[in-house]
Amino acid sequence: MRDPEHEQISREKLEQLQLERLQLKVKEVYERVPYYTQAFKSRGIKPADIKKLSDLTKLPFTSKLDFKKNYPLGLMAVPMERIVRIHSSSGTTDKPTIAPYTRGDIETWSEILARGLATAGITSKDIFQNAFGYGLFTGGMGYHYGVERLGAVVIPTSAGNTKRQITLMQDLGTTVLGCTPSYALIIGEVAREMGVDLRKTKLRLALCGAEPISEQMREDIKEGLGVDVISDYGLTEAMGPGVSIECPYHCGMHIPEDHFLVEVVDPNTGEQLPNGVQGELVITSLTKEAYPIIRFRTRDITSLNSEPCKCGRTLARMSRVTGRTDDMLKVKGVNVFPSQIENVLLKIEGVEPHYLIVVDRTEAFSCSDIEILVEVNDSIFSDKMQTIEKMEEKLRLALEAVLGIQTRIRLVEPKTLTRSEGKSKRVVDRSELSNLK
Ligand code: DLL
Repeated sequence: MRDPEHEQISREKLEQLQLERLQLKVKEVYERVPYYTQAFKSRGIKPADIKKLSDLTKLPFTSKLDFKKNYPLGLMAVPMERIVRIHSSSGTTDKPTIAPYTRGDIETWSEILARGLATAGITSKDIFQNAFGYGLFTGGMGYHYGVERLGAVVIPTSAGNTKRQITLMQDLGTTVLGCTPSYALIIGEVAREMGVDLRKTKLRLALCGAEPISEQMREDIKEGLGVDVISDYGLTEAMGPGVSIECPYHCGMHIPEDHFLVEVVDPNTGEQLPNGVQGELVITSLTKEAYPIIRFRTRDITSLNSEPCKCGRTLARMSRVTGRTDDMLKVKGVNVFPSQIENVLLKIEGVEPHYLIVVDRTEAFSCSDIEILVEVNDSIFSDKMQTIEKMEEKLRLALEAVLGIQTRIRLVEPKTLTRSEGKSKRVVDRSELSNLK
């Protein structure tokens, strides 16, 4: 354990530390960030009102919309002279979230990630091929600094150029691969095409994050790469990767609660929910300098568990993110999460881990219909038309049993759907359907 003092802290001591840090942060943002001054004042809150940890609920939520309204750097709590780096979320359709860091933030982030890597069982003896994208995205540079801090070797391949990734893995003896789950699938697929058996290389672990990963997807990655898969979670607003990470027991992702105060709330009412109940994750940063966040609504759906873990760590764990409050679709009035669809599809023999949900939207979340394009393996396509029809019917029934609505299924041949080296897009509007080759 890299930092037992914090990783095995008692709940009582942790809550004391969190309260002290929260009081300081609240005072700081109140004094330095006009947005927070205003938001607190409009609720009649002063920093001195935060006397105990449960007073957190007196503070207003912050949302993505508040970041948008204060674009680019309106929520910054330090002068520009103190900033040494800026990252950004992808924001393809909307204004991105800009994330500035002080030197202190980079130090803290690197340490959080080094601690997280150690939690995952990675040591200074490892060779970490960093196939998270470098650049504005927080994944590449974030992990780069974390791996160096841990003292392991980092190979900064960034995402892309898959054949070279595989050759480097063989030649340099990569032991850990870091990338999105989508890219891990591609690497497995391309290795197979190249005739490379990754089981014969030194690769022993894949660290996958930045997008949802279902249990079945994890199995597919394990199968493709021949190694165990560790999940990690993070978001630009909170810092980037490192908000939580699994240990080798795979029973939730450990949260560095000395740096992040987390809550799970009912997405509709904003009420705090007890441990074990799924809701929206809300994060307050306790140590960030440049861009502190107060009760930031992540929109990610998860649950918390504060029981000590088998690995000996006492910090809370969050369950796999099963969806986002904003990726829920209302199809013919029924709530549908893309993750439910993935869970059904990938369990069926012959289905490849590549699918696309095409929606006919009537409003933002409401759709009159959905069609699901599903890649299946060669054997199904090389068979008779009847086999294809039977398979479509099988998928339709399996989905209907879980979703309670009828969907349209279209089987497509292997490698028809566009692959992603970063985060993959699983839901598209019919009008955007250029995704098919
Ligand atoms: O994806 C940071 C990151 C980089 C995390 C590398 C892990 C590894 P954003 O681009 O701001 O930041 O996207 C954040 O991605 O709110 C989730 O919806 C989703 N996400 C991130 N990690 C996971 C995960 C980075 N393990 C958004 N499971 C978050 C499910 C995830 N969703």
